[in-house]
Amino acid sequence: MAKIIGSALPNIPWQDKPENCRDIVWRFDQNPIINRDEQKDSNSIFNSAVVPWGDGFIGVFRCDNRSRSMDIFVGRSKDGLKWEFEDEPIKFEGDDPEILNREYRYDPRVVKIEDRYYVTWCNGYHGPTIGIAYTYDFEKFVQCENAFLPYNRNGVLFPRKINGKYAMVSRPSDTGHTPFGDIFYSESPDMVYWGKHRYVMGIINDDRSAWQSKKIGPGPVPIETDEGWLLFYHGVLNSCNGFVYSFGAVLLDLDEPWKVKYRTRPYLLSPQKLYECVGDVPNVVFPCAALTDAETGRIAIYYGCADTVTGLAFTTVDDVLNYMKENSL
Ligand code: BMA
Repeated sequence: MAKIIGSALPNIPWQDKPENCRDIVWRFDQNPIINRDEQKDSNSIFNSAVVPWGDGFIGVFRCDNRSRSMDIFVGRSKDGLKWEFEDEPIKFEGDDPEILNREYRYDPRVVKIEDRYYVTWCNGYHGPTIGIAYTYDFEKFVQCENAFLPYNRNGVLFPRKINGKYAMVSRPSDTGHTPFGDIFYSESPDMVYWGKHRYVMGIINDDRSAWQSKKIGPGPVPIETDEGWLLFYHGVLNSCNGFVYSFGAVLLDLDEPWKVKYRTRPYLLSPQKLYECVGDVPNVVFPCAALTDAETGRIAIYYGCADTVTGLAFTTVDDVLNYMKENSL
């Protein structure tokens, strides 16, 4: 029995695995939980991040609006299923107007580290890079320095310092739709200067695991278990109809998280339901957040569907770790 290191979350959104279901990660039967038009001006709500908050949940959501401008918004929920969104995007404060200047913002992740919540996102600064901000209350947000030079996407912080340093996995990219992409690890003493970059893993460009043959990128904040960091990540196949985004999982060493212990050869979830296959960008499942209950080992994964709506899927730490061990690359 593997153990999640963390807090109990008795009110985690949950549905038991349906009988005769052969999936390791199974979908909520009322997906999508968030429709495209639930925010005042939204064209789509997807690739978003949630955390526990008081007796409910809070999150930062990617809402593209009807000008197709990409920005991030606070949302609140009692049960993690039904969400209410602010009308206006997050306004960031900070000392340097150069950093506060907004080009675009998308694909947020949220994590509590020590006394505050950090938000990371894909931040336009002469091309995509990783924006970082912190908040105590989801009302005032202070923007820090961008973590890296452009071009980079999918900056995902670990939920605690590792060997005394803040830690992040990310995916260097290009200015466009990036026909490549491996995952790297970086550390920082102060959330300003990032370095000691280490290669974590790359694509599998052959028949063993073709769902991740074009590019990969980290998804939700890594989950600490007694056996290692459990990281869900997306992988892309370049089909004759364009990119197909699925997701799998990797277990990283606790003290040296650039070392891979197990990595799923088959995907855990791929676009198969109509709301995952049809939308503004067809055939995309893109996880950006996971809630965990250390007591039961339950995991609830929030994922963007077809760059249009938001879905929820479930697994347990035992289901996923056992599967990874038996089906590892
Ligand atoms: C990636 C990002 C994601 C998006 C995906 C599929 O490059 O832009 O936001 O979900 O492509 O379009």
